[in-house]
Amino acid sequence: MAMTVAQRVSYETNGFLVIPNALSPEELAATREAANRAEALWRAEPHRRGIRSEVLDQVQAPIEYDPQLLSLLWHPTVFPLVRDAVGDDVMMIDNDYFITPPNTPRTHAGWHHDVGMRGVYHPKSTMMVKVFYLLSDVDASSGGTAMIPGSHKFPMKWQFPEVEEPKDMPGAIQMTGQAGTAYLFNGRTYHCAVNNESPTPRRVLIYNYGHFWMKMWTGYEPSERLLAEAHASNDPIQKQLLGIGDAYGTALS
Ligand SMILES: O=C(O)CCC(=O)C(=O)O
Repeated sequence: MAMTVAQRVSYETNGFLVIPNALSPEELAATREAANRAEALWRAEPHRRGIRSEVLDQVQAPIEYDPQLLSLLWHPTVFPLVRDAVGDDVMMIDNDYFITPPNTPRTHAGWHHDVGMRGVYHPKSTMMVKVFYLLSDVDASSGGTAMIPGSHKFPMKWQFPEVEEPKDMPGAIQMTGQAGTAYLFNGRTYHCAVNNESPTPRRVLIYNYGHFWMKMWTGYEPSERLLAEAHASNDPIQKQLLGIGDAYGTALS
């Protein structure tokens, strides 16, 4: 088990877990440089996938841009926690680099769950776990994620109130932290992005994980190049996270 008892209690109780200093100063510097290179390429070539809007710049599938951004998928401190939460049949579902522009007029993501599959009673199963790596310092005004602690255990039919202003959701707390912080959460934890009221962009890398038998989100299937590299690496974790293996029964040992 990778999670300490304290981490497990926090994760099970709240539906999320904060990992302060998940990236060392050197890793943070290298990741920021890689993210900057990816962003520059994405801005220069408008055919590249992602959202370009006044509330969000989304560099879709950053793992395709740089080995540093790819390797965060199996980060030595964070991935074992993900594996502990999802299980040995863990696989990548999607990945993004989100840049929330300064002074957004509204949120880019209202309150929602990530997992809405029919036929599975999600509150009792961990279907997806998402990891956020903060590349910029995030405080309450920076457009970060807000969550409702414990909401991953609410029954499927529970309806949260509708709020115009994300911060008005009863019971919501904000995920703040310094660059280099990571947090992960169960995909059933109710969450949103608050407006960025600050004069600086919020920068965050997002890696979403599910089970090997699930489908990756369309548009996030690894390229032939990444698949060939994973095959060549012969690394079971890299291969499995990128979806190489039999649909049923594939799991890390
Ligand atoms: O940008 C955020 O903090 C929230 C993003 C989000 O809602 C999601 O990844 O599902």
